[in-house]
Amino acid sequence: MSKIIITCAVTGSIHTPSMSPHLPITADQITEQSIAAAEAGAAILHLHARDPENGRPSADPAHFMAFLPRIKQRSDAVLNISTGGSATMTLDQRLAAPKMAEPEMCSLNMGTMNFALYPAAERITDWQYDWEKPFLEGSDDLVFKNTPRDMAHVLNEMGDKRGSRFEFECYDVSHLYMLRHFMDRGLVQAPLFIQFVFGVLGGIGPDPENLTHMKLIADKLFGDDYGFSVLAAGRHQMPLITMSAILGGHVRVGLEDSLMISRGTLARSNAEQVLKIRRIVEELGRTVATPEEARGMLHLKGGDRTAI
Ligand code: KMH
Ligand code: ZN
Repeated sequence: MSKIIITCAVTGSIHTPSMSPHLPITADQITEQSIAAAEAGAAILHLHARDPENGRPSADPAHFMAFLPRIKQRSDAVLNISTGGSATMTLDQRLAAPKMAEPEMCSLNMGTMNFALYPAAERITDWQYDWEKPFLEGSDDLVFKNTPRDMAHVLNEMGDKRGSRFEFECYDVSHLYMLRHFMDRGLVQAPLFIQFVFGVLGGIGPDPENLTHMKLIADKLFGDDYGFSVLAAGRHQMPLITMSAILGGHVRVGLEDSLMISRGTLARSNAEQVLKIRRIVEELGRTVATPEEARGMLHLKGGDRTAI
């Protein structure tokens, strides 16, 4: 089996400050947690930004640039910037920072969908900031828009013009067929790095049977032209990514996807989750890829060819 790439998604736009005191918010916190996650074994850092004043998900390039160069200076990890941002942002907003930074990698979300975060609001009683409750509750009428035109635009802006390669976020089997469509149009090239996403309300559920089915269909559609990684939301994170490691896939951890380290216990940092999955996959006989090895496996352009 090939080496296993650990991605760490450090902060994201699903969780809010009231949910965990360990969620990194400021540029200092995002920088320190990213570097610790890389030192723990993450070859790729998947990054979103937040407004340091109130922790709100932010698309402001200034917020990204407050931490990206600092991480790059102190770590060799592959920097992967989200183009999904938050469903509340326009595509132009979502692309502003990736276009400026020209990273080695960025995410690409493979379909329009519901992204329902509102059940989480019921579990919170003490809200730190005014924006959090309406942000979560409003997701019962929110469309995460990723039309074929949007995807082609991201591929052109980030791939063709800037040489970034992609973490293709597939939240359902249908998204695999959409990715195949873009391959047939010659807009995406092998080797594909496909992130199977489980447990977002609006996407496929976090059942083990769904992972085998996603892999079965991806094998059929892409053959040897792809590698897969798994992320799963909340308490399903560790079990499903362990299954990915067993099946020969890669893994993604991080507080973006789950705030927990085990049932009922908050993770104190991103690095804690990286160390946990690293222990598991090494026990299973897999060897963790370095950033340089991940660059080779994914055909990345190199850290020296970004604008960070
Ligand atoms: N938080 C994941 C479920 C993106 O940033 O483009 C989805 C994600 C999307 O990471
Ligand atoms: Zn993300």
